[in-house]
Amino acid sequence: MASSTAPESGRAALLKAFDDSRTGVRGLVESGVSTVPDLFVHPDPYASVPLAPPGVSIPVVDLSLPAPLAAAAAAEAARDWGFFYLVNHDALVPSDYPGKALAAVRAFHELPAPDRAAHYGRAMDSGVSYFSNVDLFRSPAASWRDTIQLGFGPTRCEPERIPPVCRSEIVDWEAHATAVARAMMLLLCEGLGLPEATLEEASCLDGKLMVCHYYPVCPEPDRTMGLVPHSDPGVLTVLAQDRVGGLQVKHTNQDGQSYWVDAEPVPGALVINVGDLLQIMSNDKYKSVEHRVVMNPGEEARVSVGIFFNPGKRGESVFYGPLPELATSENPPKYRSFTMSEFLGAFLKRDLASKALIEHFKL
Ligand SMILES: O=C(O)CCC(=O)C(=O)O
Repeated sequence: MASSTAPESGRAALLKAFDDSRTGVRGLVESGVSTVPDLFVHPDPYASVPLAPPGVSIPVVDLSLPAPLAAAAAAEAARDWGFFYLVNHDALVPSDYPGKALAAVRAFHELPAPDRAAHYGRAMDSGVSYFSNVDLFRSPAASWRDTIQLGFGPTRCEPERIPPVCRSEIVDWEAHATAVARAMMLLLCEGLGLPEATLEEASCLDGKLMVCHYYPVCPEPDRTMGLVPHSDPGVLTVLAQDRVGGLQVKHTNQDGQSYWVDAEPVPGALVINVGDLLQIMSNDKYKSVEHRVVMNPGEEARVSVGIFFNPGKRGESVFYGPLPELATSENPPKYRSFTMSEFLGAFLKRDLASKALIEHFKL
């Protein structure tokens, strides 16, 4: 992972000053920065892995297909790519969503600076926070991104703490995205030959964290990143993105070659991806893959809204690990079991770019 070019001595003070401004990266842009400040510089951010050859694209799962075919397509995509576009989900999502939620999130991030600053803070006591870079004080280089983060489970945020300009749209989208996640969990269980409610019964729909990202226009898009390469820690992610683009997924083909594939915005499609916990529960049948957000060189800020679904049951006597049906004598468990507090504790100690979370639990 890249390291910042800001000298270490002044870096802590610069980070604090940036955070104290309470207006995020959007605030830097509003103040007229014409270069990327050192704190945000990722040396050689796009060097390591090549881009995919033309014509390579993440798979599509069509919900209008008969359920067994849709389940087979979802399972194949989750196994080979860890990511897919979901299309024809109109039985679950009204036609004006997720567009309304994306527009409302944009409206919040484009409020005048003092109105945004009133919401700024990292504490999640009320279940709602607005900040720039969740790992600002842990990562070697900050990214060009601001976020509203909302907890919807197992404890539900206080709705009155959601900024009014996007409140009803965010609450509505959480319900629609949960319907999508339920349908995906059923298909993914079916694709593993498990009873279809297995993940839901393991409370995997009950822990929910929503992130409403805003990637401002950037004066030097080649010197920073919107989001560093990472995999999602939870079970499943449902992501809505606007038409700007920038999300890329790392894919390794059958010849062992890895490249970044653009997850270009597809009208009417949601992006679904497998998280680390589902890779573990499926005993590596499904995989959680790295993805990142590159800066777009255009004149339009990008907005995306992701919801991470996790187990809601978090007691010290509740353990997660490979599902017993998938860990047999022919296919022994590849991971040990753990409680959610151990899992989340291990996640929170790392910066986002770390790939070590899944390794931590490997047998
Ligand atoms: O903004 C995006 O497209 C991706 C967001 C993401 O990967 C995340 O929040 O973990």
